[in-house]
Amino acid sequence: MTPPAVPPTAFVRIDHHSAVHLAAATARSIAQQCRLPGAAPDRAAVVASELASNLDKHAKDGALYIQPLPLGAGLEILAADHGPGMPELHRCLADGYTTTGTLGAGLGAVSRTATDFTIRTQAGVGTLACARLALPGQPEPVWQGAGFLCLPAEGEEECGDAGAIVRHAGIRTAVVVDGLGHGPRAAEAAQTALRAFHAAGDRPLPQILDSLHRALRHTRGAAVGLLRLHAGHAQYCGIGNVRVLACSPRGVDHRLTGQPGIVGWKIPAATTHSIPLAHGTTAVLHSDGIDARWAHAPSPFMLRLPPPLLAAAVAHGHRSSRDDATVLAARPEQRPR
Ligand SMILES: [Mn+2]
Repeated sequence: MTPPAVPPTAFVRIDHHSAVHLAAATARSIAQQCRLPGAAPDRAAVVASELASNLDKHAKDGALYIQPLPLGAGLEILAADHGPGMPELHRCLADGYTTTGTLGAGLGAVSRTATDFTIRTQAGVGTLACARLALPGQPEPVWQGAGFLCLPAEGEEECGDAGAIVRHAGIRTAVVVDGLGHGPRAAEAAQTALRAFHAAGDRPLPQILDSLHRALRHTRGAAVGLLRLHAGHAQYCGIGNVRVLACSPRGVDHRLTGQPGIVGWKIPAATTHSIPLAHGTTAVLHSDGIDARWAHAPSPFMLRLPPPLLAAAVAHGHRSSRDDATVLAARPEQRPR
């Protein structure tokens, strides 16, 4: 018996006008699956339609990424493209400013409709936007300051990667799992690991890894990266090819890959690494479906992106279509003042 899997991120490439309708229908259907109440599925469809329509009219290599926020907290719609950027972004966001002459018509409507709307643009590079429709009265905004995308290999229904972020006593812990290979059996391993993570997410990282190792014994196994975000630093514990990096506005400060081994089959005694995270630094955790070269010389624009947009930029620009790909980006929570 297999419990319901966490759905991967829906990907809608905007390469034709018909994709605008597909984007709206996808957002509506995911909103309904998340049981968003009342007019929320219609609002999700409007947001997706406006963002997709912008990409269709003006952008190069645009796509929407649509997914539920975890714990039934709502829905997220990300838009990413590779140009031309929006020099008139402020006017595009202003009420009443609509023109078909520039990218950005309808963004005012998007920012009014979404609970949270974040957008960054760079001339000649591209635009990234994140619209979240949250359910009212969410007590734990675990995804604030965090972003996540999990995409199956092209042609696969199921995703052999998975990831999650949880919070215990104000400290967040994230996981990225890459089930060996791809397809249904990789997905089974990844989802098994995710359930074990949710049961053990408050323990020390080596103990979480042990729980995952035991849970994955009868699966094909997985690579796993665990990250715990403290104020000022993160702890990382990993087996196999799940990488972690620290991105500050100045550059990529740290990069680590997991110890050799396969979780579920054979793992060494776990080592926990400490990674400094100065203010404004984002920790990025990703599976090997993301080309590691993205971090060789990221642009200043990329390094300054808030975590949800950084995750989208990495996935949109650097994922392999032949492998499942997951990227999770997060900053430590701000201490209450
Ligand atoms: Mn992989």
